[in-house]
Amino acid sequence: MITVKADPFAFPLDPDHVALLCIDFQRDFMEAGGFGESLGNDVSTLRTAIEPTRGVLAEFRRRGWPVIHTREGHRPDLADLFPAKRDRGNPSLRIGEEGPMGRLLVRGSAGHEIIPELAPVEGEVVLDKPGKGSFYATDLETILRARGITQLVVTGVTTEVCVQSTAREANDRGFECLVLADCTSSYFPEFHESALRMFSAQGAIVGWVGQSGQLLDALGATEDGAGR
Ligand code: TIU
Repeated sequence: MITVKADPFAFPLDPDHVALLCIDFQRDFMEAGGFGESLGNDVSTLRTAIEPTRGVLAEFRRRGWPVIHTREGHRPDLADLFPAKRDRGNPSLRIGEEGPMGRLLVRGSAGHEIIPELAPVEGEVVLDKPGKGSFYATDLETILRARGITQLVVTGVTTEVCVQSTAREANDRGFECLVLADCTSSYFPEFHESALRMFSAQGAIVGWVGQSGQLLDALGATEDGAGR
């Protein structure tokens, strides 16, 4: 067990049963011309999460620990897109419409891809999901249980939308989540802060909240640096 400083108390990281979850680091949310911008957001606010996540990703890869990437998006025929999601609000472009990076939030489009800075490598799971939560209408739980994973180090965007939904879904399924604050980001700084506080309040009611530096410090301090 590796002790990682976190809120509201130390996270007991189990090297044999932990995975890194990188949620929706897609061009559609992080780059101009994508879905996030079509909703009226300044997408540059999300970029703070990239470098810290790169550091954690590199350490998981170095140790050979499992990494799972998720992508929010829909089938090209939009058969899995609820009208309630498609028709919500008044975006400049709707899901499935043609934008500068192809069809918004559609699998196979350039905008649906994970940003190059955090792109998956061979052997890492890439999980497509139609909703906000990563467990809804996916085989994520099966994948985690098949590998004996019980803990998730959580990174991704946006904090109060897909990260929050996923952390809550994971918590209800008995997975322990360490959400890395600097590896998540939101279009709304106040929502980012509030969501993180909600996770760790009431004795980690949803999960633990830490910083990438605290995790990397803890991993650097261990003797077993060569992976498992
Ligand atoms: N709009 C927003 O903040 N997020 C999403 O629509 N999806 C994710 O968070 N991935």
